[in-house]
Amino acid sequence: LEDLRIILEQFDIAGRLVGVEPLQRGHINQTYVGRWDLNSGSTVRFLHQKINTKVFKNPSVLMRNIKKVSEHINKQPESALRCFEIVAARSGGDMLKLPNGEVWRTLTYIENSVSYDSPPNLQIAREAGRGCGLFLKAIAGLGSTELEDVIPGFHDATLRYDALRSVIQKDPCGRVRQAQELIDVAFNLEGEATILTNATRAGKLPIRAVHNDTKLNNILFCADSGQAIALIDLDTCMGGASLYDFGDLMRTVAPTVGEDSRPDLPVEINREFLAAGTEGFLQGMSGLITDQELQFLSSAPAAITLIIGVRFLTDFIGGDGYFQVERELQNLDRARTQLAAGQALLDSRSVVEQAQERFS
Ligand code: GN1
Ligand code: MG
Repeated sequence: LEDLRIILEQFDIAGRLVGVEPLQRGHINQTYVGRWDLNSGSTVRFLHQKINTKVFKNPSVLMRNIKKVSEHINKQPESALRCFEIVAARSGGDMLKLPNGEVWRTLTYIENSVSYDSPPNLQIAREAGRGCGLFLKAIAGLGSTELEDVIPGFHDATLRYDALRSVIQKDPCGRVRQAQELIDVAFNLEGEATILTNATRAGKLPIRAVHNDTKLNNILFCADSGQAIALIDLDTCMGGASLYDFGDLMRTVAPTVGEDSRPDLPVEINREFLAAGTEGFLQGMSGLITDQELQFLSSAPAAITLIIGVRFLTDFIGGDGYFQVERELQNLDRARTQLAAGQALLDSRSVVEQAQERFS
């Protein structure tokens, strides 16, 4: 605590830090929840994060983006969604740069909320979809140009496959042999994985302000009503295709296995969750979603799931420099699960299409 206190007390919070715990979530940044006794008498929590500057090479861009997004959402009181606020550093500015190069930020904690790694029931699956659609609607006013590219080509499947090809050729850790079976699976599915990227490049999909990391546990639900109240982890908000947000959510709503499930478990699709999530998304996006987007909707869950599988696989072969791991084969296992989930979502496209028909 004392080491962290020196850092955290450099943020502009009028009170005393009384406790801090790591939040085990996400593969990129390091997150802590701090409990503060405010001078006003109340105890409140804040989220403190060390930004991974290997992944986010220009944290100022990222902070400018999340500031725009959070302020844009918070100035829409009529929206069902709200957003955290950024707590300034005492030295000024939205982040704290330490002499050792670390970059930290502090955000307000959204209280009375819950999140899930997988949906506990149909209502949450539906509400998650609706929340995702509402979020896209809430930030639509930012357009595709107000936000800067934090990670260029983030969901560009062609670039992701190129990176895989290149790391296979280098094989820096001698891991290609171990990964060969999955490499074959990945290349067999390249056409499906690149479908949205090709459509985007051909101008067939609109570019909007999007979230880009809408896994289910990045959605907060009201602990009392169960309604979606916030999307968090706004680090990858930038211009992109909205369908990846829908797809990424379905990636974590529909398959019966999660990213870190045991790799020998069979991957199945909960079709009811997939249908409910789709209906919720269409409801949340109503008035904004275009015919072009609707045309590609059912391809999105598989496409983004395969892209993420390819990224895990690339990282495994490259030596786990990107996604944090606790054991040696973890990224290989994550790749196996995601590629299998991608295939299963591909086989379940009709569920999305039927939900679309019911909705229209
Ligand atoms: C990373 O760690 P987290 O939850 O912020 C990654 C996402 C992946 C996700 C897979 C910046 O997100 O793209 O979908 O892991 N974020 C970045 O769990 O690469
Ligand atoms: Mg993230």
